[in-house]
Amino acid sequence: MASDKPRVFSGVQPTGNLHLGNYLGAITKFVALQESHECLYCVVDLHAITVWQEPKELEHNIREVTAAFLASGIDPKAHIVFNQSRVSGHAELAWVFNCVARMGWLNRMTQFKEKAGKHRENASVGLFAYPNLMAADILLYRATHVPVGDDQKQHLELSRDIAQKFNTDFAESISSHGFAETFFPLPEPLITGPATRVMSLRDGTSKMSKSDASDMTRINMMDDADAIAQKFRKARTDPEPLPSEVAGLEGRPEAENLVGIYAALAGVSKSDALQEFGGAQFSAFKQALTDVAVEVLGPIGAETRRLMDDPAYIDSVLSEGAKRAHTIADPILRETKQVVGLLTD
Ligand code: AQP
Repeated sequence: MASDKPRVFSGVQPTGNLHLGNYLGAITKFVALQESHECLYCVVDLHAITVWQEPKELEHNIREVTAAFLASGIDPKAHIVFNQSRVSGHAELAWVFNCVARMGWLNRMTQFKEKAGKHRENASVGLFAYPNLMAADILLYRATHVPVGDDQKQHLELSRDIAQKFNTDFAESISSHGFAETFFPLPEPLITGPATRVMSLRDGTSKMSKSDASDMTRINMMDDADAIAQKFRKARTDPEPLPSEVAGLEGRPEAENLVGIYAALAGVSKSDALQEFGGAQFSAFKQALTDVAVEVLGPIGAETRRLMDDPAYIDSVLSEGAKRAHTIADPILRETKQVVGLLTD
């Protein structure tokens, strides 16, 4: 798929409970970029196993994320959809980056601290090295743009640091092989719109997350209309009516979160949403929120379920996608090995 368009890479972990945060923070952006970019969208199964996954559930979840991609409007013929473990270059390049990145850099990663919590000594080595694999995911394709939610910003910065250090450490070898000085591009995060960090429905200060023990904290992409209505009805709010200007959301994290979700789903700005609902009680606003969420997520959930009834089709999409991903990745990996001084065919 030779193309002059800028190349995008992004991924979603098949760890179950795909939610509205994943959809608004990432998947909607994936869909929108298809016109203007050459896109690789990856089900990042190697990232998923940095924490324990039941093997049967993992298989199911890999197919479900793929189905959700397609149901949301990603075109696997025009672009590349595949699962990460099918292209071994991700793991190979990650090893090279394990040797480029510094312990101090990884020690600063807030996501590792949050996920490992008090049990740091018991966390997998993979969880600690996760950002190096993420850098490899992107740079294996020399992708220049990476649509992600706000929580991934720090990891993207690390990917840039790794690319930069590789280019500098190996500058002489890169030049002696006649490769471009910027051997790896410094990838740019694309973090835009009113819902780059969707928060828990029960606590406006913590991120909506797949791994939250309470299902009431998140709207799952597969929730039906009743579940969506119930979760928004029970979503935490404050006693004040909605303000009519964005500045009035300051210090009201739950209100800000719900307004952001509404704006993103309705395709308007937060300011437009508040022009419509400023002065309204949450009960009325929550009804509008439910309506728009059901309108957007209902058909996606139904199509995901339909696709899940045909696992052979999903597997064929992933297998075909991986073949095409290989054609981009293999020469870049070979060049990388040459630059490092590893003998290749
Ligand atoms: N709450 C969120 N708001 C906006 N974007 C989000 N993303 C995740 N949560 C939110 C974005 O979704 C993409 C895929 O995320 P991931 O599957 O790699 O997992 P994650 O970032 O670790 O997200 P989760 O769902 O919260 O999982 P757990 O509970 O395991 O931590 C990414 O682009 C991410 O930014």
